[in-house]
Amino acid sequence: MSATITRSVCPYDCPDTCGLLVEVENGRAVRVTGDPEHPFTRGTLCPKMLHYERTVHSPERLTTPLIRTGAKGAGEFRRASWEEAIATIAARWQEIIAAHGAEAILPYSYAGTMGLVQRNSGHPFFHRLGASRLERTICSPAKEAGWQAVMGETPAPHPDEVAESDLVILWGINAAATNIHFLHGVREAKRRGAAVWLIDTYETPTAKTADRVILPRPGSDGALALGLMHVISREGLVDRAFVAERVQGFAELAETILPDYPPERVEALTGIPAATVEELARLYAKARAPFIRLGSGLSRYGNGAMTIRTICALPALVGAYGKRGGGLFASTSTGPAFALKEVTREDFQARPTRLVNMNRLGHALTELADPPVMALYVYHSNPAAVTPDQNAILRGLGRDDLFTVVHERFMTDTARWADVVLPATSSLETSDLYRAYGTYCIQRCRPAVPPVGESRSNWDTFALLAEAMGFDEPFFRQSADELIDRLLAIPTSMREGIDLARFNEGKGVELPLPADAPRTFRTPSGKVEILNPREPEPLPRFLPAHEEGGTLPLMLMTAPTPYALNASFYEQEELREKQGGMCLMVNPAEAAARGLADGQRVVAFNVRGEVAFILRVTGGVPAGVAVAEGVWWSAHAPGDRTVNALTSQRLTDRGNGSTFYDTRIDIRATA
Ligand SMILES: Nc1nc2c(c(=O)[nH]1)N[C@H]1C(S)=C(S)[C@@H](COP(=O)(O)OP(=O)(O)OC[C@H]3O[C@@H](n4cnc5c(=O)[nH]c(N)nc54)[C@H](O)[C@@H]3O)O[C@H]1N2
Ligand SMILES: Nc1nc2c(c(=O)[nH]1)N[C@H]1C(S)=C(S)[C@@H](COP(=O)(O)OP(=O)(O)OC[C@H]3O[C@@H](n4cnc5c(=O)[nH]c(N)nc54)[C@H](O)[C@@H]3O)O[C@H]1N2
Ligand code: SF4
Ligand SMILES: [Mo]
Repeated sequence: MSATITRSVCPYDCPDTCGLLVEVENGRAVRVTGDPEHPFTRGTLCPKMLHYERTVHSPERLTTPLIRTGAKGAGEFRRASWEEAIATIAARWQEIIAAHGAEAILPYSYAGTMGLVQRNSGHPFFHRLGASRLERTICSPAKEAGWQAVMGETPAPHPDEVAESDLVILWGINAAATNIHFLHGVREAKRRGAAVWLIDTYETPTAKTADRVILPRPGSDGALALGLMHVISREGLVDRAFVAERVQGFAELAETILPDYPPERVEALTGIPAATVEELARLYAKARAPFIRLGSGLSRYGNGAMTIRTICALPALVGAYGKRGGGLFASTSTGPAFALKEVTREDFQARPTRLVNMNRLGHALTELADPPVMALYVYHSNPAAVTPDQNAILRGLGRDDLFTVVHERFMTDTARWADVVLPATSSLETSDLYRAYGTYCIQRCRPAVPPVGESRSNWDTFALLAEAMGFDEPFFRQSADELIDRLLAIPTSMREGIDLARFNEGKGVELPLPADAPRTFRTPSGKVEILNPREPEPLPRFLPAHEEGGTLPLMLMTAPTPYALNASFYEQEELREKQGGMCLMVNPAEAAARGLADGQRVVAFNVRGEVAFILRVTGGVPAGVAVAEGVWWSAHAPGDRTVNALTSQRLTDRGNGSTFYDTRIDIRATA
């Protein structure tokens, strides 16, 4: 039988949101390639998605519901029908609601799929149920808070504008792993003569794209930005006209804050030589249109929001925010393209219920009272792997009186602890609507292949649960496609003027951003707000990070790998092999000081836990830093714990975000 080709969208939590071409034979995806007609994908995929068919048709896919037969966490289950599984869940929930109230039920989800309908399909159900609400702040709310403090609702420039820049700074972003299609524009800028600087904590794979790499001490970038502004101000390199007309609070910053950050002090705080601070400051100020692509890593610290805010002030001094090809790209805000409230249905709540921070799941499961969490429903997330303080979470999941349901594609670290496991479809088996956070593209997709085994989508599963719980709203009886049609029938100003014909063919299309939009500042004052009177601290300044772990000698970078996405893709053996196992990278001096050698098994430890790694000794990581790329499944780890057994539940300064990178550890040889 000949193959047919269906368009689809990469569902993962990646800024690129690629368009896919899926070749299907006999109901199976046999090949997945990048859509050459997609404006950002341009026909190429990242290494993770080159063989998406191996994920979709993996022999490890869950194909039926499962009910626990062994001890909690033992991974012993029997097969069950959907009828039995749903009836079991509904009966246990009714008991729990009668005894403790519906707030004793906690949903837990994040970004296994980014499709608007499948991702959010639990919201109406749990709102109607009156369950506790989850504060979904694991990723980068501090980054948003920092950007908003300075730039308000100003949209990001089109990512391809970077090609028109003459100085590109990749700041805290490992774009070669996490945003590869953005590098297309960076390479184009380079071809036209631009210089590219990378500011990270170790030499990531992105270092190859950069002309210069500088590695500040983790958590110290705020001081670096203040040092750059000090030099620009001191040397009279400020764009006076731009600042006078379009910036609020530069004079206050220059008078009260900048004098404290001469390059010598910045060197002491960041480890970056004073001469390099001066060199970059001059280069930045003299560039025609300097462009900063800001990652999220540096926001996952106790001082994360303030760090981002400080960096966001920098382009204002030289007028870069007013120039095409210049400014700062943090992420695109494409949310208003669709009436998302028609999916999330906050109006189904009788009253706003308690909010539980997802980063503090360990605390929620082990310490929360009034009512305690008695039931956990996990869907498209893997908290036993991705959420900080793994040991606290595992203690919680091990509670005999906790009823845990996990809706998953694979037997993940979390699913292993479930009482009931429900098999989930992959994105190729469902309909959805996508928007991006690294581009202005939107796209609709329909199933390319039938559901694998008895797997069901998030949307269809909540429909079953709604029926079992006796919810009679017609909302729960519509199909995902009906809901998508409804969303598309509601016009929004952001979608005005899209190429509807292409969109209706299932192709990725761009929201038409007015060319001057990023240069019209949507803040209360209409200016770039270096001084923001609505913030507890009206001016940016340097705040120290938490550095959880006290005096331990190494800052732990919980960084992304090019061969996985958070804890996704570990079902593909070839991708695990490309990572070379679950490694911890350190500088030769750190290894030598401890008598450790490359390739050896070591234990990383702090007050929260101990994790076995394979040691990689490399000059690409500076002294004082250790790097653990990837969020491994314990099944493929050297020991029984993975990286987040070392990270902390403490939150960021603003936005209640995670502080993954803000942890100290030490390492020793395994006994
Ligand atoms: N291949 C791959 N792609 C991914 C992901 C993945 O895991 N793998 N994850 C996806 C998700 S959910 C997200 S949110 C994005 C994240 O995409 P990125 O923003 O690129 O990734 P982050 O983990 O946020 O961190 C980026 C870089 O910040 C660096 N960093 C950490 N602390 C500091 C610091 O104090 N200063 C500086 N200058 N740099 C610092 C880290 O070393 C890392 O290289 O990527 C998405 N895409
Ligand atoms: N150490 C460390 N920890 C991290 C990070 C890090 O860089 N380092 N990154 C952090 C960040 S930025 C984020 S955003 C979080 C991400 O946290 P998560 O969103 O939990 O990330 P994933 O590992 O992608 O897990 C998603 C799960 O969803 C499942 N899934 C996929 N599609 C579907 C579906 O349609 N339905 C259902 N029911 N399941 C589905 C997948 O099989 C997968 O196991 O992790 C955070 N944790
Ligand atoms: S993970 Fe990112 S780069 Fe890779 S295919 Fe998906 S959207 Fe594109
Ligand atoms: Mo994320």
